[in-house]
Amino acid sequence: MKPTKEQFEKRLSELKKQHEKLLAKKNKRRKKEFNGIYHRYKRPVLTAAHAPLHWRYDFNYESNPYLMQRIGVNATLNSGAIYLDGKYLLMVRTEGWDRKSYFAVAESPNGTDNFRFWERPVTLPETEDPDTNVYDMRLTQHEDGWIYGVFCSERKDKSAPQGDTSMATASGGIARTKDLVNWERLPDFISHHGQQRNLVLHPEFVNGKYAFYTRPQDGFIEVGGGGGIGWALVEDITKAEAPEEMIIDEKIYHTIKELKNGQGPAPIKTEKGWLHLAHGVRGCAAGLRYVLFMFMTDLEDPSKVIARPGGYFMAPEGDERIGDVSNVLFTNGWICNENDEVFIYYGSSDTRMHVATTTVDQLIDYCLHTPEDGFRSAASVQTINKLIDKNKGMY
Ligand code: M1P
Repeated sequence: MKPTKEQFEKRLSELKKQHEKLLAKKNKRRKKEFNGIYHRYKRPVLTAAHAPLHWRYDFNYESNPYLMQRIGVNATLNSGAIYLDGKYLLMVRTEGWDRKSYFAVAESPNGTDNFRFWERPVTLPETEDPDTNVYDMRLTQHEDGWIYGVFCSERKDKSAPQGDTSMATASGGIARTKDLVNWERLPDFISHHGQQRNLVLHPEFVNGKYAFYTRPQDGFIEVGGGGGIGWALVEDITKAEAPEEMIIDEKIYHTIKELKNGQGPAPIKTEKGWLHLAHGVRGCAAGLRYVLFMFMTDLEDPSKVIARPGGYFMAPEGDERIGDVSNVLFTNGWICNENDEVFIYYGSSDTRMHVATTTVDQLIDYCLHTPEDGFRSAASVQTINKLIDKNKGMY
């Protein structure tokens, strides 16, 4: 039987109460798991359930007497991040039940909980060749005064044979804003090395040019001969074109980045160099495994790697391991606040968003003092033996 107006109102009020309870939940550090490098937190900072009710439900009894969810959110994942006016803002990749992703800003007063979406998702202008799907926006506050959003624009591959409904192309989309509400769309990044999914803008000019971290790839999924994280200088960002992409961090056999790697958010500037967070992918019987790793580049020349801590910085753990695309950690957003505290935002298994906190000092120490990958089992044993010798008499 159709619910009465009274029953409808009661259910709606309960729905709003439960939603508010979820949004207001405090998040605490997982103290017991501290590894000296960062703290994970007990709860995800954002899940699909955090999406505003007014995006999903028609609140009108006449048109929605059963209070059905009319529009669904499937996941809140890989988010860009920016610190503006003391607020921690995430540019959330929000994915609907229809598989389309769009961007939406969620704001927190402290960076670890109470994230609330702004009233509407971002209305991103399209180019003449409309995107089928947009995702993984990196936010960069550039010294030219604009905030840039650089993201993946996916379209059906026009060269796909008839009947092939999965062939796609990935390009680097670029848009800019001053307030995260009104956006100017610029032409897509032109790469002369095939497809481009993992584009990130460096926050400063380098030799008077815009500098991008790129990832040249042969196909939509496979990077093929693409080789790693690239570096490209661009004269004019309103017509961004990179004839050259120099590989600065390569994919390497039998490492956590054997299949591919990609720059995460824009790097953080420190007195010792630029801190970089990235993701590395390897294949195994269970499919692809995505983990996070770090490296550091030279202050004057951000294309020159000065520290390569070996192995992963963070890998999927516990509940993080399970989701729409399991065994994935991915990051495209972090924030360094005025106290040099660092908030690392990462998506787990293409489903939800988490935070881990640390400091600039800890990350520099991690990068400069974690042993490099020796690329052989024997080298790993040598590295452990060195530490054992150093610890003699202390264990
Ligand atoms: O599904 C895992 C990830 O796959 C892509 O990353 P990459 O291009 O490095 O393989 C992206 O679609 C990313 O959003 C996703 O998390």
